[in-house]
Amino acid sequence: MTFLYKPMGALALWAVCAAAQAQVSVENAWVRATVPGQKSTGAFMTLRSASDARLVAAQSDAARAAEVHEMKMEGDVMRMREVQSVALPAGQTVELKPGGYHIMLLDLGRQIVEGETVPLTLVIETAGRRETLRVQAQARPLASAARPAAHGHGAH
Ligand SMILES: [Cu+2]
Repeated sequence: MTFLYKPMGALALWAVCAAAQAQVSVENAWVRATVPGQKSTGAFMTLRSASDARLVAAQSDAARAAEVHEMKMEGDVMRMREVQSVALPAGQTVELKPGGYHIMLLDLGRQIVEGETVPLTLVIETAGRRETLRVQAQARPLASAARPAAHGHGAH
């Protein structure tokens, strides 16, 4: 009598990515919720990298484009502009926050509702090598640290 063993070919091999990682940790990621029809919003978080790295780009399923922005006072007007990257020096905590660096989500495909989770992909560059990092950002109310006049995006 022969025993027929079930073929195991379908057994999934879960590939573990062993590539060198910048080991960037992300905490407190959040996105400012929007009102219907609003086309852009900001994403914020606290980043910490084990080795010198840079945040060079971001993406989100919720937006057709995302840019890394810096906001700062010019005279008495708060302005923001796109930056090439945000430095993540080894071991230091870098905050993306209202009034400073942030990820601008542009051309939103839908409203971002308070309480929902918005997936973001960060592109981190370390020693010339890029890797992506998935982040789940929580949508928080418009009122969080609001600086309403500061986020005009007419120029985009
Ligand atoms: Cu911005």
